[in-house]
Amino acid sequence: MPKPTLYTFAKSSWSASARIARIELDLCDVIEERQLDFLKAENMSPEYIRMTPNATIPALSTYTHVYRDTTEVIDYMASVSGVKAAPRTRLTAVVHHSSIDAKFMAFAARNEKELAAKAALGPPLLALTSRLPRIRVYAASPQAAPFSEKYATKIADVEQLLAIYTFSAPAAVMSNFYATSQAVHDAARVFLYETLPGAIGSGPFVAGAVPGVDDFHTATWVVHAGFLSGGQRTDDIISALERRYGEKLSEKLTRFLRAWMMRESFKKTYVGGLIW
Ligand SMILES: N[C@@H](CCC(=O)N[C@@H](CS)C(=O)NCC(=O)O)C(=O)O
Repeated sequence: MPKPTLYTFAKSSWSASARIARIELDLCDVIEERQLDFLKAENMSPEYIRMTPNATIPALSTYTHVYRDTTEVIDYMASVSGVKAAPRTRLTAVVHHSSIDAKFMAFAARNEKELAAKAALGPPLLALTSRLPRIRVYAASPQAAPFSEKYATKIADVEQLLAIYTFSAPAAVMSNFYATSQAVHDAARVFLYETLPGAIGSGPFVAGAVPGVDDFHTATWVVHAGFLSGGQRTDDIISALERRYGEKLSEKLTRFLRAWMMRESFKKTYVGGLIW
């Protein structure tokens, strides 16, 4: 039996959680990593959808079972690791909740000015323009037939985001997008300033002196939020978040981030830069 395979993309924020966990849980020799090219929409290939119908990364296949999202993947890793990591609490579900959806945050913009600035940045628009033609090619292949609904929904979603990013969507769609972005921004603020610091006890990690499962999920969400706030490197994250949210981060969250920045797993995962 081949080794279990972890499917990731180096620039994906949730993949970062699984990649950090793989290192922290000492599973690098036990679990292979296979990188997909997200910009080529490889997560939308019919083979990948057949394996994991969510078509998201990370996913992990043991060849007898497929773990289909970050929570399942990391729970599996913790269950097979000899390293003790405190199990997840409700916090993991909170950080994955749609109200602070990391993927939506990558595109979110609260008004015309923010949208124009984000569109000029490159990455969000590039992700849409580079992926759409690839998704269409996959959708037209005979192997895609069983998943036609999945492709139709995905293509419609990407087309709508492209219309928003080129200011050509109907006014009602634009205002709904701005309103959702504002709501996500507000919810993210609550998570950063109340929920996460409130979950950290003596620290520096949620689980205490060493990271637990909640820590693998929350650290990467904060890094992602920091990057989307204008941080360029991991050590910029704190100041970028403070600029965007207009308030100093709590002592607990600052210690949490600084403790993460010292860890080899964190350094290795973000060696290629931050992740949107
Ligand atoms: N709920 C999923 C979310 C994972 C997710 O959204 N991953 C992104 C990359 S960070 C993805 O695969 N997106 C697929 C797409 O947009 O086509 C999880 O926890 O694993």
